[in-house]
Amino acid sequence: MRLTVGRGDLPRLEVETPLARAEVYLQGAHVTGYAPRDSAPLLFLSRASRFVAGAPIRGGVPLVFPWFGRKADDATAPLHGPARCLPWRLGDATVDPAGVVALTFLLTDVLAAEWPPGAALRYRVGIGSTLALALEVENRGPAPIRFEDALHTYLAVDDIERIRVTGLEDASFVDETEGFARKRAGAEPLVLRGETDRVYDDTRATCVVWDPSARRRVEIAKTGSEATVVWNPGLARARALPDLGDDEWREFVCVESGNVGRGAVTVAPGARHRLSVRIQSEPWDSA
Ligand code: TA6
Repeated sequence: MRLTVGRGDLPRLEVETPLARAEVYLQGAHVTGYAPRDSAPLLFLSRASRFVAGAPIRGGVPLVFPWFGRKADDATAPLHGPARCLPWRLGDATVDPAGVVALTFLLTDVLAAEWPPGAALRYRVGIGSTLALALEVENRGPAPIRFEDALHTYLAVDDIERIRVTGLEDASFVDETEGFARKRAGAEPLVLRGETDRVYDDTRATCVVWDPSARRRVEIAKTGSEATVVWNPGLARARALPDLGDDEWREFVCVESGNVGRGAVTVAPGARHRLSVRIQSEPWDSA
């Protein structure tokens, strides 16, 4: 593991082991790259992403906390909360006997007005033949805290229009592209056609992204999460995003695990909440 000066002069950890390679920026404890050995990258990172202190990175795994999307009572607050843009501390770095590198990042004593008082964050990134992520929120304050959280994973795909996502069949969701209408998914796998922005707010299911042209399937398994968000901006919205190349929308799907909307989490003083996600890929041939 090496601490290096990354893009935009931001500090970055680079990990390369017999099992995998990965990179993590301390800003936002943001995993920007992960690939198991002999595999193409599992995470998408935009070629147009900004790497600027205090600005979001487009791709990888942005950490969403303490609110998802727009803050309910303040339209000017940063989208998805400030945790993804704050500098985190590296608390610990270990290698287990199987060769899995575990990095622990800490974000504590944040005094911003919009921060849940006493919320201390601990984020464990396990880099092995799978990518294991766990965000723990401890309430060190005197009163209960309430928040939303998510691991906004950008998964690399070969062609968004050819993939299928399974795991969300028959689930209820809020469709942000149609005025937040509540709908129910059909029995068939999800096919993304154009802009897609769905909050499935009552599901603990494992999802699988089936990618025929990449000849692999990517599994996203989670615990401590009641919601899964599926997002792709499609052509028109992508063109309006300055930190995303015009055709890059084809190259990713966000399948995000978290607790949002009516699933927001309340944590009592002295208690913790843990959200974890494991991402792994396997060769798969559609033929
Ligand atoms: O998770 C889906 C979403 O909330 C979309 O509505 C879209 O805005 C996306 O996240 C990306 O948000 P960002 O603030 O990173 O541009």
